[in-house]
Amino acid sequence: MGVLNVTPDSFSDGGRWLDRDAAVAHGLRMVAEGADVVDVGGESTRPGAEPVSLDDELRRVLPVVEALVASVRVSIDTRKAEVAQAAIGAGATLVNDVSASLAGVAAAGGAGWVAMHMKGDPRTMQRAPVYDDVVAEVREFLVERASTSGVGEVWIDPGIGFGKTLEHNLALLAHLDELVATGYPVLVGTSRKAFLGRLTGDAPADDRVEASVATATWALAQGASMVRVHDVAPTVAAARLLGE
Ligand code: PMM
Repeated sequence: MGVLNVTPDSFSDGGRWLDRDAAVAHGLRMVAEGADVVDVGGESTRPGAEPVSLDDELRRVLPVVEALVASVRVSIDTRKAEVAQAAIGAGATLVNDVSASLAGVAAAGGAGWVAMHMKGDPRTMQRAPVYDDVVAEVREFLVERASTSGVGEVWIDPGIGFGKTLEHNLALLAHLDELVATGYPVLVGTSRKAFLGRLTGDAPADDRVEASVATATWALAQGASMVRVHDVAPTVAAARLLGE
């Protein structure tokens, strides 16, 4: 799954693809590099990000979704039911839902649904999150949402970096097999995230490609069915080495 953030403020690619034509060209480039899905988002969910209005989000994502659906499976990365619905109307077939609350919209539109775990919301989620057992808590939350969703195609995602410390992220990656064992296909997004910067001497987001590919490869080797990445070409090369 290639990431296409049509936003001014995403942490690693904010502002780069705000222009429609540039966004579409980047989406097609990721398809040429081997992406099976392009994930279009119009609201940054980086820690501390401010919410975006419905009109702004629709204006950003819809033209891009419309332009890409003929070439690739498109997912819509949103927390708003109206945006998910409109994107499905424009041809998106997967709702990538970091709020894990839009199952009804996906079901009604005949789309698949990704339920991601997040503690709190993007404005507050990195303020000292606490868990008794992060792996069990995330797994139980996701299984509960997935099993009651009423959606035919459900993916679960531990939400790396969403209300999690470095230690929480590493525990979730180390025990990814416990999510895989639930039987739901697992999606994992580590790409360029802050915890990788912390592990690599405070490398800026653009310099986290190797760490992103290494963790994506780890996730696939543990049984994840899809990884959400900015750097499609090197990730596909690594995945092919695993026989994925
Ligand atoms: N991470 C981001 C945004 N959307 N969706 C899913 N399913 N999983 C993730 O880990 C995830 C996501 C934040 O990264 P970005 O700002 O680079 O898009």
